[in-house]
Order: sequence, then C-alpha cells, then structure tokens
Amino acid sequence: MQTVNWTILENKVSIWVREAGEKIKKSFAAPTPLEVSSKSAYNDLVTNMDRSIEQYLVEKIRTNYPGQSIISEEGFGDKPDTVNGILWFVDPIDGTLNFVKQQRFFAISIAVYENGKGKAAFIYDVMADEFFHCLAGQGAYLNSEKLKPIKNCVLKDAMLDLSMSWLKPNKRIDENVLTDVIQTCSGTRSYGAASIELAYVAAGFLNAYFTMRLSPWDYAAGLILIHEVGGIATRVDGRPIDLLTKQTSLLVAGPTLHGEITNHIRVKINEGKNVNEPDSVS
Ligand code: 2AM
Ligand code: CA
Ligand code: CA
Ligand code: CA
Repeated sequence: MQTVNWTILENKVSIWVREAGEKIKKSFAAPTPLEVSSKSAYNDLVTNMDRSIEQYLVEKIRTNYPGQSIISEEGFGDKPDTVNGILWFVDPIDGTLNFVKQQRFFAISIAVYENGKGKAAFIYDVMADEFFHCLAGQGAYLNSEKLKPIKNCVLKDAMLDLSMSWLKPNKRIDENVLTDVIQTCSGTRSYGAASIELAYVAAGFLNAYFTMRLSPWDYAAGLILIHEVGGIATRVDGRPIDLLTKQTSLLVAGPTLHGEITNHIRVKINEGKNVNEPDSVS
C-alpha cells in the first residue's frame, strides 16, 4: 500500500480548499445566475457550484493521489465497498441551502481515512474564513489556534445543535422524543451545515450536535476533529457509526453529555418510542 506523507498532504489540501473558497466567493459577483435544482426534496438543493467545486477537488486528489478512492456527494467520486486503504471524503459545499439563501454559513469539507481510521480533516467556512483542520494525533486547529480538549458539561448547561428532522412529524421518529432534553438544556441552535456544526462542537462553541440523517461526506471530517479533542461520536442510540452506510443518525458531544443524551434516548426506546434510523427503515 502507498505510504502517505501527511504533512505534505495537509499543505496541499489546505491550498486546494482555499482556492476552492476563492472560486465560490468570485461566483457571487459573476453575471451568470446560479443554477439551482432540487434533489430528494424541495429543500434539498444542488447548484452548478456544488458540481464544479467537487470536480475541481476530485481532479486534484486524483492527480496527486492516483489510485486512492473518493466518496463524494455530487457523483464525481467512486463507490468503494471497503474502508481498507486510503479513502477520501469530499463535500464540496456543505450547507447548500445556506449558500443559496444566505451566501454564508457553508463549508468545504474534506477528510482522509486510512483503513477506517481518521487521519486528516479540513473544514473551511468560506465566508467566515475559519479553517478547521487536523492531522490525527497532532492536535486540531481553528486557523492557527490549537483547540482545547472538549469540556465535560451537563445537559442543564449545554448548548445543543439539532436539525429540524427531530421536530417534523415523520415515520422515522416520534417528534416529541427530545422535548424534555430541549426544555432542560441551556439553549438550542441550528446552523444548517453539519461540518461547521461538528467543528463548533470540537471548538467548544456548541456542546452537542445531533441529527437523524447524514451521509459520510457530511460528517467524515468533523468526526476526526471531534475525536482529536476527546469527544464522542455515535449514532443517536449509542451504536457505532459505519463510514460506508449511506445515511446514519449522529450524536456528538463530550463524554458526560453524550452519556446523558444517549441514556435519555434509550429510555424513550424502552418506553416504546420510535427512534428507528433511516438505514433500518424498510
Ligand atoms: P448539504 O448542504 O451538503 O446537502 C442541513 O441540515 C445539513 O444536513 C447540511 O450539512 C446538509 O448537507 C445535510 N444534509 C444531508 N442530507 C440532506 C438532505 N437530504 N437534505 C438537506 N440537507 C441534507
Ligand atoms: Ca446536498
Ligand atoms: Ca453536506
Ligand atoms: Ca454538499
């Protein structure tokens, strides 16, 4: 198997990600309007910029790291059936709805795993110019500032970030399952870009993030940051995350809070609440 010089990889990817960020910023001033279409639902959007940034990044990876597999959102990557070897995850624009509606609060997210273990993470909040990055074992950073170990926190003091999938009536989950969690915590936020939300938990701006349905390119980089600062990441019921599962739930927090929330959700399961995950729904 090829050996990778991770420091060189970090330098290269940091340049690509910033170049991609410049392309996106320039597109706001372009005379041609953004082409926007919807995918699985009216609020699941894709634009020509999502595709062109993914193409740009995938081409850079293929040229510099030939033979390595890529899992990416918009179809320019591969469909590997194993995590063996080096595996890249690319989300060219995470937070497309924010990109389209707000022109802010979206990120480019890239992760590199080796034999299923997170090795390198890059999350670039383009408009805030906040670059979260990490080589496993060498510390996680926001720009040049090293992130501190995740703080333990109890629910009463916690800032939670949760997507609206928890609250909308649907066949996957009882929308009241989290009512008492929300009523107990310090505050809730919903930023709408999973990679940034995960980076914010790693940076201590939020204490937990949980969602019912994410794909590997949404969370692969964020999980590396979370692990680097000592956080815990599982499915919402505490089961481990599988990088090759198309869609999964996710609960990320420091150890104490993670335990508190998973216990709560387990109790709800015991009470007969429906918290089936999408991958277990027929
Ligand atoms: P995206 O913008 O790259 O699609 C929005 O709550 C967050 O969930 C974003 O990070 C978004 O990533 C992600 N997401 C994953 N699946 C989604 C879907 N089907 N529709 C909308 N957002 C989705
Ligand atoms: Ca999308
Ligand atoms: Ca995404
Ligand atoms: Ca995306």
